Amino acid sequence: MSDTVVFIPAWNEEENLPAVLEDLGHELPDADVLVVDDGSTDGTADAARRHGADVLSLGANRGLPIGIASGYRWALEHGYAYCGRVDADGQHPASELARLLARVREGACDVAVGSRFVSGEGYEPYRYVPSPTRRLGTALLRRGMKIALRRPFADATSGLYAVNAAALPLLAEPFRTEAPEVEALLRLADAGLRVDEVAVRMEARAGGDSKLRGRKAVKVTVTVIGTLVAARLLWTRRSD
Ligand SMILES: Nc1nc2c(ncn2[C@@H]2O[C@H](COP(=O)(O)OP(=O)(O)O)[C@@H](O)[C@H]2O)c(=O)[nH]1
Ligand SMILES: [Mg+2]
Repeated sequence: MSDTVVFIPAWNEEENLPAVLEDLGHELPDADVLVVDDGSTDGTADAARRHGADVLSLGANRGLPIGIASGYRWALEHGYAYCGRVDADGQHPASELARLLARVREGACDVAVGSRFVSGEGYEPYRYVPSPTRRLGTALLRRGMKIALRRPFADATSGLYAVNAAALPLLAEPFRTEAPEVEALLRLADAGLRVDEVAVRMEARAGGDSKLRGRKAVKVTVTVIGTLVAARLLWTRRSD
């Protein structure tokens, strides 16, 4: 068994998953890989097994807030020292996850989050241009995060993560909102863990449509802002 597991939340991603698993196999050959198959009705689980990944099947589709926590819970319960997360749609290059994991391993931080929107380390600013609707959501979110976390955080919905064992219990509890990544950042900040936002390259989704579209995207933005406002109220009350 490896000391590192990389998990992939996946819902009907048979088309994209094989390339993601091959990429991980090349860049992180020693890591164990888990696909959290969330009630897929296509060949997602088969594709995962064919590529030697473990499969955690949640049965019916329970949604990303539970899918993500389940991945971290698996890492916690199996005693892994490090855990990575990439999406199943090909947006997250395994080489970038490898950089994040190296950073956590060397003890620079407890959690490294891959960011489309920060620059440095040879990564240009504005290299990733979101759609106009997403741009608005991102701008609002950035303001909210700055207030809630008391530090700037540019890419709070990134799903590209590397974490150490200290972070696992915090991330293994099911998330209550439709914005699990934002909730994760709040939990980590609250616990005083060190979270680095690291510039990375991200790709466009390889195939199929984003699961976060239309009404759902609006709902997510609203709950995210709600979560941040609630967090801020809690903090203010606590420091009174
Ligand atoms: N476990 C689980 N994974 C999901 C669900 N919805 C989306 N995903 C996965 O979460 C990742 C991000 O979803 P995606 O549609 O690409 O969202 P976007 O990148 O924000 O547009 C992908 O790996 C999806 O397969 C879900 O209901 N359950
Ligand atoms: Mg995606």
